[in-house]
Amino acid sequence: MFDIYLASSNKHKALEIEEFLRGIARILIHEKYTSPPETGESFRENAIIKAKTLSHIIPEELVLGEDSGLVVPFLGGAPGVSSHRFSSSGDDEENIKLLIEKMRDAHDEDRKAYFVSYGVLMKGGKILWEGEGRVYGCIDYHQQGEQGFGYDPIFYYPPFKKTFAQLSREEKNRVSHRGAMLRQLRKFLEKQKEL
Ligand code: ITT
Repeated sequence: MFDIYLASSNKHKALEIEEFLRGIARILIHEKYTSPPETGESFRENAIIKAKTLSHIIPEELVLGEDSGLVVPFLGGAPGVSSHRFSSSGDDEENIKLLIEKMRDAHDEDRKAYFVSYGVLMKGGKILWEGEGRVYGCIDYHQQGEQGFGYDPIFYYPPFKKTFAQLSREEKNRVSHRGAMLRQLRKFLEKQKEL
């Protein structure tokens, strides 16, 4: 069993990660961690910035940085690495409203989108493992569902005929970008005796 400190201030993300890694790793939050400015131009760069920030505080511990976001090709890749702060308030509800507004003229075929999750496992400032997960779906015309967070109420997942906000945490983890990233991390951890 590994103890991994998560470089995140997002409680929903922490719950998804904790649930996925249950049995192989304990996910811990460090009280001294505060979110650094996400100045990177890619999900990878931002995941490294987060992991390094926490690794600097606790160099002897394993830390995980995760950066994620929604990519909409019709909008030139937006909101992308700026997913959290797409609207000026950065509030989930405002972000969704802005996305619906920007997709006003998008027809069914223009509504394809995907989520990306990039994870970086670090110790003492060194990367031990890194990996990316994606999930493809489309932007719904209106919000549906109450679960999850962020853009989940308008991310429609065709194989389930539901939005991500209509899935339980366990169902979402099975198919999500974060689940795909964590599946690789889990495989890596299962091969390690100690880190
Ligand atoms: P930390 O940086 O502290 O981990 P954060 O919420 O700012 O928390 P990100 O920088 O990775 O995390 O931004 C991710 C944003 O992308 C998030 O706020 C959502 O708006 C969106 N997002 C990422 N994963 C998502 C998911 O599973 N469901 C819905 N929206 C998601």
